[in-house]
Amino acid sequence: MGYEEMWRDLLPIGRVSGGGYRRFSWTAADRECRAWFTEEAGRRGLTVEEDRNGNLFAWWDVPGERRDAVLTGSHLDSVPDGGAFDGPLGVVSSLAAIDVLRERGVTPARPLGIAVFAEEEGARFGVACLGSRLLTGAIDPVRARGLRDADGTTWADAMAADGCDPDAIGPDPDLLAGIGSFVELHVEQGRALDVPVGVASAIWPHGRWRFDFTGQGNHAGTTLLRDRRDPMLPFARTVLAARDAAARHEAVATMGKVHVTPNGVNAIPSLVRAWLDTRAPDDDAVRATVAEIHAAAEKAAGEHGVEVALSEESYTQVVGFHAELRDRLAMTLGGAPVLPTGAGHDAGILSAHVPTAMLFVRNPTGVSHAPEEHAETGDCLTGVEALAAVLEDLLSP
Ligand code: HGY
Ligand code: MN
Ligand code: MN
Ligand code: MN
Repeated sequence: MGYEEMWRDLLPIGRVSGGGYRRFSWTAADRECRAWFTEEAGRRGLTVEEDRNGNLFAWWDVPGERRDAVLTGSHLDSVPDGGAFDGPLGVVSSLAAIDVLRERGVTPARPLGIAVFAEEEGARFGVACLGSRLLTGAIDPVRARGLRDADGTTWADAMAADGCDPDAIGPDPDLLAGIGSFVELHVEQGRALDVPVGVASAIWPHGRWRFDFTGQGNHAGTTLLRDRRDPMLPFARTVLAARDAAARHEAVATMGKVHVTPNGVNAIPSLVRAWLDTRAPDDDAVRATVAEIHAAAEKAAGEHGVEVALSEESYTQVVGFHAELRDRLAMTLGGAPVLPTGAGHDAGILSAHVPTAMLFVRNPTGVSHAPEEHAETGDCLTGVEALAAVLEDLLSP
């Protein structure tokens, strides 16, 4: 079952009308994705294990203990109505790269693992890279257990419903200690590549903040304008302020998720809860952008008798990938372009603990986190060959 057959089998799982994906952690679509991965890994004689945090690992072991392993892989979960490639391309390519290594008769000098990290998008429980953050101790397990989805279900409940023990979640230093390097292949998510494959230099610093605008619920027909404390108005000002502040600091800022309570046409809401995603090439630009947006929110809230509260939900410092590994990959690939990304990845979390690098595969649409996300099969196959070459180099004695 080569790359194209695997891709064909995975494609329908979790796809919704309009062509996007809703593969959210611990849902039926997630279970189908995990079953697909387990079957493909088993077909290759790999040892499949689920760690204490819900991450899957498929191992091509060598005699002796599992140490100095080369890890590849990515994630299978998606953002709401996301594209087909973000995450799955790295997982399918990892399995296909093992086929290439075996066709070449490669005998690994050290174990090779494929990871499928849980809740990379944070689409259901709000914190991105939750599985890799738990593995590395980058998030408090108590906080993680209590993260809630839109229906109020906690990460702990969702895990338990899937037969996992939420009390066991947390750092796994023994697992981490066995990993010598991590290489994640991922679809490029902007317009940055004009050749099939590139190598990542860095991940921009990025974070997620939650705004709560609290006003007074009221009747839309009988409440005069002067008597209103409508949280929608400072929220609206804040959305526009995010765009202006980001432009001033060469950053990007997005209000991408909004809960209006109550959400009725003839009732002024009492609460508007909105999340801000801000990223920039450097920390200072992110912090300055968020500070300006917060100031604008407070000013607008004050003008409308509305309270505003801001909380930082997650923040990832700039990730500069392992220079020696980065250069080794670029050299193995005959001088592939090296480029930064504004997208977060599990590789960004692992890089604080393990020499880590990323490969990007060209996305001609330049669109991601949407159904139009795309990579040509030819480029994907080039990506598999590139990953196989990099893995063969890292697996050599
Ligand atoms: O949000 C991101 O950048 C990534 O897709 N999780
Ligand atoms: Mn993504
Ligand atoms: Mn991704
Ligand atoms: Mn009424």
